Amino acid sequence: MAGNQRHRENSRLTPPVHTMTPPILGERGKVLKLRSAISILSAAFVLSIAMGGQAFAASVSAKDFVFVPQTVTINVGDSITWTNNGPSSHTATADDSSFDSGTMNVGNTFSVTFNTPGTIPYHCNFHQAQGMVGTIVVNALPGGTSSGEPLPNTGANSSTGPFIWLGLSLLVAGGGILLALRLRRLRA
Ligand SMILES: [Cu+2]
Repeated sequence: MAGNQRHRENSRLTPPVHTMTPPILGERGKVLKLRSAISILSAAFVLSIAMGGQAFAASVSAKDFVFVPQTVTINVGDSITWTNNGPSSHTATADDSSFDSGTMNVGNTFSVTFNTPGTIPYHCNFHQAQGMVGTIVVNALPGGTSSGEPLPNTGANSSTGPFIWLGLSLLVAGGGILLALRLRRLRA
């Protein structure tokens, strides 16, 4: 009868239990392996976020009679170092008085670390009338928290930024390769 035939085919389709490890445990093992792969990638990601939040020092040159660059955008926890490249004396003075370098003679530097998000216009006390003004834009970090300890002012400038990002890219790429290798092993 046709009904009997269909019944036999159905029973043939039931999953065979001939493996040493029960199928359910095997699936769980795969899930665990996948989880550890994901956790490695997550760790790399979190680390990259942490490193991405690392403070760096931007540089502004005070010249006659302009700040270069005129607008500097940084993250909370970053610092800016002004250097008077002269020939005149200059100041870097916040319009809201939140910082003031005082008189910087040629070759002098002045550093400020910014721990509060916001836009801070500033000027040179001696040459504001000549248009010697600048703006600092301090962005909040993605997590909304301060990056903590600012870097000591070592005279480093923003040229260290690309190297940090290069390192981060390698880290994330490495995590991706690890994940790909593990996934391939899982499929095998
Ligand atoms: Cu000036």
